[in-house]
Order: sequence, then C-alpha cells, then structure tokens
Amino acid sequence: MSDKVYPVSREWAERAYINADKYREMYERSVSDPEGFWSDAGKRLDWIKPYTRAKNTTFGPGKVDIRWFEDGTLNVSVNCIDRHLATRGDQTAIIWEGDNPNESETITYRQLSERVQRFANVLKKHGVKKGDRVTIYLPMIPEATYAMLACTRIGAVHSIVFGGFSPDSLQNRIEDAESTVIITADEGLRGGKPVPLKKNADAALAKCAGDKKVLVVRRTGNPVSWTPGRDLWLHEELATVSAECPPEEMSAEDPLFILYTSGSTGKPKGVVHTTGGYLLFVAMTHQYIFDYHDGDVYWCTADVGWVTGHSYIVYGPLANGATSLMFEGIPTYPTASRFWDVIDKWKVSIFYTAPTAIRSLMGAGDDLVKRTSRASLRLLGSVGEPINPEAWEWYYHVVGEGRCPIVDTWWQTETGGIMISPLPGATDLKPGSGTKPFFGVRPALVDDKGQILEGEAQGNLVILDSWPGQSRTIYKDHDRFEKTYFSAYPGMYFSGDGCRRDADGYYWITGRVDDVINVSGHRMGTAEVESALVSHPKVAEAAVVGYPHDLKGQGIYCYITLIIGEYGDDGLKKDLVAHVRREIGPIASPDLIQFSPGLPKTRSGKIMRRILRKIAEDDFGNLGDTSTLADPAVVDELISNRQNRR
Ligand code: 6R9
Repeated sequence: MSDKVYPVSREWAERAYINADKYREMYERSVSDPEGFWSDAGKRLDWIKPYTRAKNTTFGPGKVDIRWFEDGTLNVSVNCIDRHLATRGDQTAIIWEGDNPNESETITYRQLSERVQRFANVLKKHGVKKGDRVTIYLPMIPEATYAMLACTRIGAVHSIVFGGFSPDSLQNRIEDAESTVIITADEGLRGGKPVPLKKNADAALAKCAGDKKVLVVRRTGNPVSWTPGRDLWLHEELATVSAECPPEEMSAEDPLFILYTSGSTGKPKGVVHTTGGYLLFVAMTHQYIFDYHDGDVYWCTADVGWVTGHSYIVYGPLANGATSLMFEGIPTYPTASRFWDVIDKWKVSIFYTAPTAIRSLMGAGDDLVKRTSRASLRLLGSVGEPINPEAWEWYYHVVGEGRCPIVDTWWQTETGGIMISPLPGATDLKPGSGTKPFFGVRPALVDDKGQILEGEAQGNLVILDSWPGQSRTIYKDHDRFEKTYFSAYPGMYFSGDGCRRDADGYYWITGRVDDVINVSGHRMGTAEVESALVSHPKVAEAAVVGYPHDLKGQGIYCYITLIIGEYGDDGLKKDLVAHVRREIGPIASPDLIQFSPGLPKTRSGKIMRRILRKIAEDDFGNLGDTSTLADPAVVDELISNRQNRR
C-alpha cells in the first residue's frame, strides 16, 4: 500500500460540481435524510407520473425488499434520448471507433432517436412485448446501444451476453431468461480477427427448445449459415417498419435488464436491475464522479457485455446527454498506442479503463504513450479490480502527465453503479485506494462474526442501507438473492470483498474473500471453471483457485486429478484449456494446470482451498493449520510439483 497523497488542486476544487465542503454536506444529508436527498435527486429524470415517495427498502432480517420511487412511472429511452432532442439533437451522442482505425462513425441524438425507434418497431413486429426478455449477443458496435434502448422503448428486458462467451454459456443464459428473440451479428472484429458470433449463436440455439427469432446485424459481411424462417437480417427488417415508436410507460420498479454474473457457487446468477432508481444512480454518479460537463468527450473502454458498459457507456452518459465513445477493438491493435491515438483523434477529455489494460500498456513502454499528445485529457478513471500503486503512478504521471485526477471506482454488477470513489474536486487521492463512499452509500467493515469494526480496521465490506442503483433480485430466484447477499451478515448487504479502512477513513479494497476470482477485471466463479473441467472425460476431480498474475491481476490455477493415471502430459493440458474455453469462453482459460494425484481434504471430504490457494501463491511456508487433513502427505506432493515458480 502506498502512503502518498495527491491533494485536490485549486483548479479542480473550483471547477468541479462538488468540492470538499459540498461533499461533506451532501453526504451527511444523503445518509441522515435519504428520503429527502433522493426525492430531490430523482428530479434529474423526466417522469411520466411523478413519485410521491423515494425509498421503501428493507435488508431484513426477514424478507429483503427493495423499492425506490415505486409509484413513479417513466421511460428510459425518453430519458436517454427524447428529452435531449430540443436542446442537443445535433450533438454527437455516440462516437463509434472501429477495430480498424480507418473505420468510425458519429451518431447524433437525433439519429439515435430514429434508429432506436425503428429497432423497437422491429422487435414489436416479431412479437416482443413489455416484460419479455431479449438476449443480445453483439460486438461493440452502435447496434448494441440501439438494441438496448429499443428494448427500453417498449419495456422489454434485455439480457446481454458478452461476445467472448461460448455457445454453451450463451445457451444457458438464453434458456434461463426464456428469450424468444436473440440479437447477434454475422461476426465481430477484434484486433483484426473475426469473432464467429452467428456461428456461436447457431450452436447455442441448436440446443435451445422452442421457437426463436434471430436478428442478425451485418458487421463484416462474411458468409454465415442461415436458418430460413428463424434468422432475419436486421437491415432488411428495419426497412419494413416506421421510424416512430411511442415509449412504453414503465413503473420505476419494472425490470430494465438482467445481467448474468459469476458467484462463488452454482451457475451464473441473473442479476436484475430496475428502471427508475438504476437510471438515477448511474446518471448522478456519472455526472459527479467523472465531473462530466457539456463539451466533454467521455470514453469508457469496457464492453457493453459487462455492467460497466451498461452503466457507463450507455445509460449514465446518455441520461446526461453526454458524448460517449464506443470502441470496438483492443488496446494493442494495430499498436499499443491505440488508446492514446484514439484519445487524440477524438479529443477525449475523460478516460475510464481497467487496471489490467493499464498494466499491459505500462509493460509496452512509455514511448508508445509519449509519442501521442493527450492534451485533451482532464480526468482518468479505473475500474474492475484493485489497482496496484505502481500502475496507478504510471497512469497518473505518464498517461495523465500529473494533471489528471484518477477516480478509482469500486462497484459491482449488483450495485448497478459506483459506490466508493474519489470525487475529483473533493477528494485527495491515495494511489490504490477507492477513497470515500458516494452519496447515500453506507459502507462498513465487519469481522467474520458480523461485528461492525470502527476506525482503522480490516474486514469484510458490507453496505448498511439501500441505494437506488442496487439490484433488486436474482431473476426467478429471490431466495438465492437473499442467501447470497444478505445471509452472511443479516440485515447488511455483503459485497464478497475484503477491505481495509485507514486512519483518514479511506477504503482500500483488498479483493474477493469468496470463491470468486478476478481475471483481468472479469469475475469468474471457481466453481464454474471446476464444473467445466470435470465435464472432461479424463478428469475425476478439479479444484480451481486464483494466484497473483502480473498482467491479469489474478490468474486461474487448476489442480486436476485424473480418472486414469496420475500425471497427464502437455497435450492433455492443452486439451483441458481448449475444453474450458469451449465450455465457458476464452476469458476462463486456465493459466496453470497441475496434475495432482490427491487433493488436500478434510476427513469429511471437503477440499481445503485455503491450502491450495497458498500453494498457488507460492506461499507454502505459511500453510496454517493442516491438522484436520485426512492425508497430510498430499500437501508435500503438491508443493514439490507446484507450477507457479518465480
Ligand atoms: C464494476 C465491476 C465486481 C468486483 C468487486 C471487486 C472488483 C471492481 C474495483 C474492484 C478494487 C476497484 N472491483 N472495481 N476492486 N477496486 N475499483 O467490475 O463489476 O464485474 O461485478 O466485479 O470487481 O472485487 O467485487 P463486476
């Protein structure tokens, strides 16, 4: 941990929406009078029928029930598009930068309006109604934004599946959401290479029961296989419908989207976000944390397949009438200067990316940054995993040339929007710390018994009361929602993260304390990777843990027991990696595989992951209590064959 402090500059304290005094005053009111605070804050949205009450929430004990603005009605697409038309119809809403540096497009709010309404009419034409779930499996192209907003236009609930997920993962998500319409593209394009989205969708749909319609965006134009009657070209469909689609009136608590995310057990959970509170929270956090002003060009490098893309490429920025840049490609194509080139090309002023990207570009050398200008940059952001102070300093000094504050934003799919983060005009920065809670957010640290820790402390990060952007439930499984987030510490939301609070009340996230690993900012449940591995015909048992990885933050370390024989060869290792990629997707590729004739188990047969984690971390001098092991000799064998040698 770093003990450096970078104070707020006078310029920032003066120009930002929120300075230190205002932060204190607003934060104080937001937690002492949440009803008053959020009732006022809710006015930033356009309501069809105004709400009469902001907050109606309980975290239990007993039933968890979260409602915000529940008697208000509104439409998200109206808030993200229509209400901007009178004043900023010709302003660019989306800058699209293609994978190929020579391909780009700017889309004004007026164009966005027409395209979204047409798209909505296509969905309607194919029977999509309010409340129906639409699965979106698209690359980073403007159609992804159109599709999302088209769903909101007619009250359909979107479920976006990241384009890097395999057919099996897509199939599970289509089935769980019971979508009848799937939106995909012929292919995606990343780093000059095609991504076979339609082919994957075909494979997924071959295993899905029931009638489906597949709307296909033509992206690369390469030939794809076609199922007549089921598959429809989007461009052909758009030509058959009108450019006007009246917005559906939605209750603030109607679902807006489902997004599947990994947990410590079982299959990915369908995290449900609703309409009013979510939109308000992402709009407000986007404005204050990035200090977004008219004229700024804002770029979040996430993929819309993840929550960061939902909240901070699409909903937050567009609700604020911002100009949001959407990038199809990867940071290293055609060169590792690409991010900085794009910043210069579009005069980006606010840039929001992930530590894994920062670390990999740091490794590419300073020259690739310094050959660009970056004079337009004003603010930098980080999200997805803890940022190590070394990467923070490089981001600050080399990329930002010491003049751009960094907002290190801690949040989760379940929180909807940013929870802990500096405000650039209010918060002195400490490299590696998420610093302070956003308005209305009441973080606390608890020990394993659920005792709240005061002052300087280290513990499990919980949130004591609801905030508007919070997920309301897990799709079709409210029980699991309560068990996952509210049972470890009754009456509190448990984040699954460990955290330290320093003497200044700054929060420092230390990483997951459950069986979730964070690989390049992507959440993976170790149980998911294990179940993919044991579905391989040669694998008897698998245990998966994270280990420190220089670029990815955490890597995936797999201990494998085979059905026949004790040790497999490199060919089998390759086969296992390919198998997991097929089952889940490339993001779950095992980094290290260790064949282990035995796994350390308790006498009751439970795998002692704590020991496996230590061995993977090369910290085997510090294994802790091994006295409950059924066969302590297993551990020596694991250590002598360990993979992660430095
Ligand atoms: C937004 C997003 C959530 C998990 C979260 C935590 C980690 C995210 C972080 C961070 C330290 C930050 N995380 N931001 N850890 N500092 N600024 O990433 O959502 O994909 O659901 O992941 O990511 O461990 O619990 P999601």
